[in-house]
Amino acid sequence: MNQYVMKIDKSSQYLMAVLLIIPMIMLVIGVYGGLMQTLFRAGIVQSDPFMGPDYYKGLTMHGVLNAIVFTTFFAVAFGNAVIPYALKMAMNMTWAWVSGILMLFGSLMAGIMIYIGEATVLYTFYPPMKAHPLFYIGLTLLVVGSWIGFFNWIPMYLRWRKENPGRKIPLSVVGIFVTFIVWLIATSAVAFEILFMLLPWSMGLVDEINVMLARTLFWFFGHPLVYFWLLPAYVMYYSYMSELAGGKLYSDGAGRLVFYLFIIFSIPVGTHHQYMDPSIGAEWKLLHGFFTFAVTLPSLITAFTLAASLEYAGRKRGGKGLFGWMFKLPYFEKDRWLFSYLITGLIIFIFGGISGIVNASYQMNTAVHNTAWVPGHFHLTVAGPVLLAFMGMSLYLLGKYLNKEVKMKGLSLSVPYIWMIGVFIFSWGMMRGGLIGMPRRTNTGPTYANPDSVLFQPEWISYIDISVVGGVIMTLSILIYAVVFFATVFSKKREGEPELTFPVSEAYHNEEVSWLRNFKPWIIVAIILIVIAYTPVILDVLGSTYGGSPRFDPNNPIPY
Ligand code: HAS
Repeated sequence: MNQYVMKIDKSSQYLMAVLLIIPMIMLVIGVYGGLMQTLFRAGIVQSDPFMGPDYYKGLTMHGVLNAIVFTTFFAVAFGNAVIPYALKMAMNMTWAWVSGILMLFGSLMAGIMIYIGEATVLYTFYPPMKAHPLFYIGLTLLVVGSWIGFFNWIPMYLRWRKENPGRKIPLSVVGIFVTFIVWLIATSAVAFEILFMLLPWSMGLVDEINVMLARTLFWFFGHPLVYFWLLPAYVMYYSYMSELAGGKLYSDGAGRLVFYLFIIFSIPVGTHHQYMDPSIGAEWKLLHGFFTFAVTLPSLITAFTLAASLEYAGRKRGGKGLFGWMFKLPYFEKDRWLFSYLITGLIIFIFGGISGIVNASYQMNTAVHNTAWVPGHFHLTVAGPVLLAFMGMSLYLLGKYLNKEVKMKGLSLSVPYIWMIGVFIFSWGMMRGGLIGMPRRTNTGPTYANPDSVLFQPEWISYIDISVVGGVIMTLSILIYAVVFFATVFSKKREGEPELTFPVSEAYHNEEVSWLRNFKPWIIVAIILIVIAYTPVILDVLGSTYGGSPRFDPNNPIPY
């Protein structure tokens, strides 16, 4: 299939270099923090050589850099590439730079605060753990920068609709817009939490904070945050994977439906993170539970649509019988190396999704909440399909925007498979340990394998050790990736001007579906569901909390 070729100008080239390279450095630092976590938990190290002995400091760095900074930068960078490409239109570079600079500045501010020990509050920054005001301001700038990135694409979209009446919006544009619509609604709650609660409290303007209200606002944001991570990966699965596999996307309409369903179901579900919290009525937790099962629906549709697309590709490549097509996919083909990053993520997500459904079930959640099961689950999601798709696409875009050939393609092909093995071992150790009560992110002083700790259980040790093995393999994979990435950055330029192409998939079923043409009705339904799901929750929280808690420091657990 002939793909559209977009010329890349100098300004976009420099901007994308910043947006792709700096977060990659942050990712590597964050992954180092992850390795240190596993070694620390197992008692192999007592103190991180760079971050010191504070367990929460290293864990905050790991969570914030990997889950918030790297992902947000990537989502904006990916949008900056997809939107002009798919709409065949130039982007306003001034606003694109403003967005990038704000994100960079904010991330550095938050990162420095963590590094100097002024923000050991983990990536959920729950009060009554308190950070320096600059940490909260840094995160705010990161979010505002990402909003500006999104606002910059809206006039392009409106112009395209005006110039192309009756034409379907490209599927990748629907996906990116849904990602940022969800992000905009979700971040409004955390913006309120930061501006009106955390900042005044950390600046000393007020002495106490309503912990339950802050947690509830955080989770209003926190669950859709996971779909903000997942949706760019879905854009790649729906728009590019089938072409890379040598086939067609089974149904364009299914892809659109999936994205729109995420607008309505991503947000009214946050209380499933608070099933064990007081102050919220059981009936509202049940309601959020129902919506949580509803939000699995778009992923279940995705599983079947993508499986059908891959089957089509496998059969076209000569696969026979019920499962023969699976063995014909281009798992190890150097010229389709990006496929390996996408397929491994999908395989991991089968288990990430199943463990999410376990979490969503109230009774089972009582067994796994706040145990190591939960990081086991989220490494199979955010560190599975999300991370692998983001790493693959970062490398792809780097080659295009810097006008360089991706180096060491063979080595690059090994990265997702090594990562997949590592993350399966790691998550298995964490999840099995979690099922016998091994806690998550708890400083059992100094390690999880410490017989002197009051929390220590000898049965945990083998599972801690298994997670160390997984963690080391994952780190190895990232190191190989970093070598490939930076070898590409420092390699010689290709001849000619830089150009962007994407392997856009054709659809097997490409029928027009009139009710899948517009964002507006889905946004209206989303707002109605949010009001229904959250009004009683907020009222419960406000009615049953007296409103104030003083600061708590986990390293010095005497309230002051
Ligand atoms: Fe989750 C906790 C429920 C998805 C991330 N989740 C977390 C936390 C994170 C996270 C970070 O209900 C911890 C937060 C914290 O710090 O406390 N999660 C779910 C549910 C889903 C789900 C129901 N989570 C995600 C995704 C994440 C993510 C996606 C990141 C990107 N999660 C929970 C709950 C908790 C939770 C509770 C709270 C736990 C607690 O108590 O603290 C669903 O969206 C999952 C639906 C997914 C599927 C899978 C579909 C499978 C596909 C693959 C198909 C494969 C193919 C390949 C086609 C139904 C699409 C074929 C292969 C060939 C070889 C051909």
